[in-house]
Amino acid sequence: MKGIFITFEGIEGCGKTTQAHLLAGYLEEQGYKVLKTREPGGTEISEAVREILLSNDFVKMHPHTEVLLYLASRAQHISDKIKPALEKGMIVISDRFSDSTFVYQCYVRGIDYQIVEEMNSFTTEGISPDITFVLDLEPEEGLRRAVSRNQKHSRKEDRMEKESLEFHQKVREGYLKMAERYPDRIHVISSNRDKTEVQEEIKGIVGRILSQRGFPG
Ligand code: T5A
Repeated sequence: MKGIFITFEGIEGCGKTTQAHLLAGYLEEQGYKVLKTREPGGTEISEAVREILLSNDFVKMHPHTEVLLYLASRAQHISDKIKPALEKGMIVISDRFSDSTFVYQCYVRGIDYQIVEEMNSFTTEGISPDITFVLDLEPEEGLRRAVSRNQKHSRKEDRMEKESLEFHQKVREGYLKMAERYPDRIHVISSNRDKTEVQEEIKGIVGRILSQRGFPG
């Protein structure tokens, strides 16, 4: 693929959306062609699947149904948006991607990693991120930020946000383990500070990697 694929990961409310938006704006200012997108979602069909996944009407969803829906949303997202943009040489920035599935569905829900890895590689047609940022934060603070943001927009907590504190602590632990497993790709960034400081660190890493790769080539 000619493009560069950057993903943002972490617990609820850790600042992924904020940082993905800031990075996209910065790169566009530098003259890069950028696609900013999110998971679950990013296409009409994937956004419809997102509604089901996050709806409080479906608290009894079986973990197998859950993982298959996240993958279904991703399959459409890859074929309609991510793959075409990477083929055109764009920088794709996604707010969550496959690492969310490995952490939430495998590490936390307990679904077999190898089975999911195989299904995921079928889903993504082998596309994986070049750079991943895990925004690390105490779950108590992440949930506090998410709840206060929801209140500001008159939104209720969704099905995943309503999970226990223990669940969110395990999510954080899962991300730190993923980062140990893929140290070259995954950068753990402390989100427990001002968003501008977080942004500066991210811009520095992306700038360095783009120039190391001579991008655009
Ligand atoms: N999921 C997803 C799976 O289980 N498997 C999968 O395969 C995939 C793809 C998605 C849910 O689906 C799960 C994971 C999730 O549970 P979502 O609505 O997309 O749900 O939720 P999140 O991705 O968790 O996103 P949130 O919108 O809740 O949080 P963000 O994007 O991390 O945080 P953000 O940027 O919206 O910030 C939250 C608030 O904090 C402020 C912001 O202004 C905002 O008000 N903020 C800061 N405040 C202080 N200091 C900072 N540094 C701040 N940065 C941001």
